[in-house]
Amino acid sequence: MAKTNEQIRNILAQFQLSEKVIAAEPFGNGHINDTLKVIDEQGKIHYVLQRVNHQIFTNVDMLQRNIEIVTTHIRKKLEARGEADIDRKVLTFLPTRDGKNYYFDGDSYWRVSLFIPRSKSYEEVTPELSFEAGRAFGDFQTMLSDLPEGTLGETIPDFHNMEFRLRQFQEAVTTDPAGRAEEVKPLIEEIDRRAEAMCVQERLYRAGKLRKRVNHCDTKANNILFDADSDKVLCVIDLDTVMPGFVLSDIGDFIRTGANTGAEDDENLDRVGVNMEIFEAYTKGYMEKAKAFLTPTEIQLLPYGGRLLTYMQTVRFLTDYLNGDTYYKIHSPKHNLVRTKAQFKLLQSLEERAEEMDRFMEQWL
Ligand code: ADP
Ligand code: GN1
Ligand code: MG
Repeated sequence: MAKTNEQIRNILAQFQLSEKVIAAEPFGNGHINDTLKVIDEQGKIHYVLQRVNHQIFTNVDMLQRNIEIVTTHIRKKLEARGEADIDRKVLTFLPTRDGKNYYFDGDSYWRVSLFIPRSKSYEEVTPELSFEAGRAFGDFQTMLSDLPEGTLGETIPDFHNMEFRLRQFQEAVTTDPAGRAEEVKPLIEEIDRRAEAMCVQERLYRAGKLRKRVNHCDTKANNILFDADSDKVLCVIDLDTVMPGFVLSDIGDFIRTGANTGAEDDENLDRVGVNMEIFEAYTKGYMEKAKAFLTPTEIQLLPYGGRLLTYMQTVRFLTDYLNGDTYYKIHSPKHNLVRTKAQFKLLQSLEERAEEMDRFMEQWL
């Protein structure tokens, strides 16, 4: 439901803001929450206002508690390292007038963070930016690796559990609520054919050979803020899905987004493929920070992570298409199908380069 400027001003008035702001405009292109930049009379941005999608994040209290724990923990680490400019290196969320970390207006949940000035995010990245991004996500995981187990809740239970995602998919195929299963039969077969091979992490975990760690779980290229002048990473953003899970999530989603030569929803499948230079640059940056805590099993699995997260996204988009588009925001009637096809094409390209990627990992084994 769109809000008028007056309604937005009423929402903002609930927060402890120090700047006089007058309006909010759409920001970024997330698929789940609504993100707005909050401006003053001169058009200068001061804050970021977000409406949390509480159909998807059903426990907003837990979500906001997680984010507070994560940002406080990272801030302490940066202080201990003697870093300068810390307010641009970690997100700062503002309290409401009654001291809470979100506001519920009887209909939606809202939160406000400080806009990080002179920053930018990229939809498309170069190898140089990817190397920086790899270091940033590796460092992010490192900084959070000493949070005691059980500190963070699972904001979406089984979020990156492939077996769970396949069960949701099978249910959508069987119940076929939107009557679309016949149309996508060949894609369903392609997914089924790979199902067992894509649940390696869950099996290793049950066998006691893989542990859970705190991951970001949404390492899309556009979830990093770079300094607008130097192109050095400032900070990792979009913290809703930071939670315990399997380590491949944080390499996988960057390969899926950053190393794709096309768009996530490209209609022209000839454009979709894998950029090996970006895979290598991200992996190098990531390994520079993460090799200290990764086990040989995890290191060996990293290229599989790119395939896994691309497969998972194919399954999730197709599940949503079969369910009649109830989860992701769509911008055209067949958007989820277009996304599915583009992700599946990327998966095929990643499969073709799998051996080459495995060989690249040998330098760390
Ligand atoms: P979502 O992807 O869920 O909509 P994000 O938190 O990723 O939400 O924000 C969307 C975009 O807004 C980001 O890609 C980034 O460009 C910009 N952005 C978000 N938070 C900030 C911030 N605190 N400072 C500057 N830019 C931001
Ligand atoms: C969603 O909101 P956004 O665009 O950052 C989704 C991710 C998917 C991504 C696909 C909570 O992220 O898991 O990978 O879309 N977030 C949630 O682009 O489901
Ligand atoms: Mg985002």
